[in-house]
Amino acid sequence: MMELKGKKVLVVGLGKSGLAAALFLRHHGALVTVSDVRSAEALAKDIPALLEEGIMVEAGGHGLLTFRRQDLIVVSPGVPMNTPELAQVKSFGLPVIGELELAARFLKGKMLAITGSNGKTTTTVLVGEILKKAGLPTLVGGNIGVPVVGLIEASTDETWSVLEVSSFQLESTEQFHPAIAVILNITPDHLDRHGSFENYIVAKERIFAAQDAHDCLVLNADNPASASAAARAAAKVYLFSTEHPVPQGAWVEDGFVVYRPAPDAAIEKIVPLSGIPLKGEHNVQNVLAAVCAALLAGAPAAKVRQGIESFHAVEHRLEFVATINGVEFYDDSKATNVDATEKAIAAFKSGIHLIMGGKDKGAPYTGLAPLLKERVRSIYTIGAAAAKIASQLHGVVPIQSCETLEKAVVAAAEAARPGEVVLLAPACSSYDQFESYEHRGRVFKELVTEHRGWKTCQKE
Ligand code: UMA
Repeated sequence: MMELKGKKVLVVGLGKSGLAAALFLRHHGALVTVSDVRSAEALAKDIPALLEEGIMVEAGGHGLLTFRRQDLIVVSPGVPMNTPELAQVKSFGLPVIGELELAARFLKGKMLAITGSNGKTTTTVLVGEILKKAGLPTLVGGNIGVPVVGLIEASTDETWSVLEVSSFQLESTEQFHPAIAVILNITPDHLDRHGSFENYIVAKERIFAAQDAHDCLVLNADNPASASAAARAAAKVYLFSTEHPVPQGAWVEDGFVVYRPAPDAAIEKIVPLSGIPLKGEHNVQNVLAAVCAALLAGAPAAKVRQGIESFHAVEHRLEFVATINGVEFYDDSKATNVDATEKAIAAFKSGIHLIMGGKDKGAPYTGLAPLLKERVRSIYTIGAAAAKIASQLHGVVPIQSCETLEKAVVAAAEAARPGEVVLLAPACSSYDQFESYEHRGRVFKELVTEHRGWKTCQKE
C-alpha cells in the first residue's frame, strides 16, 4: 500500500471523484490541493468543507506551477490525460494516476470489474444484487456514480467490490487488478476523448492488463472487439453468446440461459429466457455476462436465478415510464452513443417515435439507417447534434427538428398512435442542454407524466 502521510498530492477535477479522493487523501495525512477549471463561484458549495479539512483549492483553471509542486497527481475520470499541464508533469516523471487506481491500491478484498460501451450499469447492479442475495459481502460502485474511493472504508478482506469502470477511469490505471473482469462489448464511443476507436479499445483493455492466470476474464463472443481481447489476456477466459455454445461460459439454448464451467464439464440450466424481466436482446447479453461473473465469484446457481428474476430495470436504461392513450413511453436517456440507441430501437418491433440528439460524440449516425427504416416512424431531434443527425439520416425516415426535449415530447406524443412507442434514446451525451443523462431522463419522465391528460396520441 502506498504511503500518503506528508505527501504533496494534487487532485485534478472537483466533481464526485475529486471530492471523494481529496477527502480520502487528507484523512490519510497527505497535503492536498484540488485544481478545477470551474470558477470559485461555481465550486462554492464544496470549497468551505475542503478548506475546513485543510485542503487547498485552485479554482478557475489549472496552474502549471501548482502541478509541478506535487509528489503525486490524482486525476478525475472526466479530465483527459492529454490536458497540457498533466502531459507536461508526466514528461518530468511525476506520478499521475486516476481515482480508480488510487482506490484500488487501498480497497480490501477482491474486485469484480465490469466495462463495456453499453450495459455496464445494468450488469454491475445485477451482479451486485446476485452476490448480495448469495450472502457474499458486496459493495457496488465506480462509474455508476459512486467513486470507488468511497468504498474503501467499508471494505474487508472478504468483500467483493463490484465496480462499473469506464474507459476514462481505465486509461489512467497501472496496477488495477480485478480478480474477475468483464468486457461486455466495445463499439465506437467517446471518440472525442480518445481520438480513435483503437485508442478507446486500448483504454478498455487495461481492465485485464494486470491480471494473471489465477484471474478470470469474461468476454462477449458475439462482439468482435470484446472477443478478440482473449488473444492478449493472461487470465482464464470465459465467453458468453446469444448465438452459439461456447467452450466455457454462458449461452442461450432451448429458451434457457445455460452455463458450462469448463470445456469438459456438464451444462447447467440457470434461468429461462422468460424469467428475464428486462427488455431487449442486449439485456440477454448483460444477463449472460452477469451469470458468468456471479458464478465465478462463488454465487450458487439458485441465487443467480433468483437475483435475475427479481431484478428491475435501472433508471434511465430502457425504463418504462407510462402508457398514455395506448402509447408507451420509454426513457433510455443512458443511450448516450449510437450503439446503445441501436440496441434500444431493436428492443421494439415497430412504430417507434425516436427522440435523438444532444452533444455529438464523434461517431457517425449512418449505421442506424437499416433499423430506422424497419422500425422507426419518425425522428425528433434535440440539441447541438440535430443538424449532423439530419444531414446523415436525411431521407431514411422523416426527421423533425424540435430543438428542446419539451417540444420533442409533445411532437412525438401527438404523432404516436395507440400501440406505438415514444422512445428517448438520444445517441448523444446530454451536456449541451442538461447537467447529465440522469437530469435529461428525469426531465423526460416529468414531461411525459405531467402531460398525462393530453389528447395527444391519436385515435385509430
Ligand atoms: N475538470 C477540470 N479540468 C478538466 C476537465 C474537467 O478541472 O480538464 C473538472 C470539471 O470542471 C468538474 C470536474 O472536473 O468540476 C468533473 O470531474 P469528472 O468529469 O470526472 O466528474 P465526476 O463527478 O467525478 O464523475 C466521474 C465520472 N464522470 C466522467 O467520467 C465524465 C462519472 O461517470 C462517475 O459516475 C463518477 O466519476 C464516479 O465514479 C459519468 C459518465 O458520464 C456518469 N461517465 C462516462 C460514461 O458513462 O459514458 C464515462
